[in-house]
Amino acid sequence: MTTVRVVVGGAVFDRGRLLAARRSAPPSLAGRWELPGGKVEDGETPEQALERELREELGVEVAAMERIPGEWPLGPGLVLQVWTARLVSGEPQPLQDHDELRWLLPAQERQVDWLDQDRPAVAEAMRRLATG
Ligand code: 9L3
Ligand code: MG
Repeated sequence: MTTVRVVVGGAVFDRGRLLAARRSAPPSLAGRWELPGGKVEDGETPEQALERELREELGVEVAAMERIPGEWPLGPGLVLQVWTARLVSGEPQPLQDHDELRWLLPAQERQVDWLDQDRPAVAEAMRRLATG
């Protein structure tokens, strides 16, 4: 039996902007931008995993909102799912795995070099931001 682990990414919204995070590791992904998040652990819901990962990686509290439909393969045994989330408290800091963070307006979507697998969800997140 093959089990597929879910990696949950967060499209974090605050004041009309989307949070983009530049990875510092592993070397193959360093410099590319992502929707921050990580692997869902046993016993967690994806929403709980997202809230935990962003607390660990960015030092903020977020509240998961809605899943963006779709699922994007990341490599053997890993798929990416994405939830929108709102910033509840704190100012994101690159505490782990990232070296730069940016808040982007919808018109600024292409200012950063997103990981290929994140692009469809980023586009949908920006559509939702732009249309309220
Ligand atoms: N990944 C891709 N897009 C994302 C995230 C959060 C993660 N938005 C990929 C990068 C790694 C794998 O998933 O190859 C595991 O992510 P992490 O646990 O290193 O954040
Ligand atoms: Mg991560």
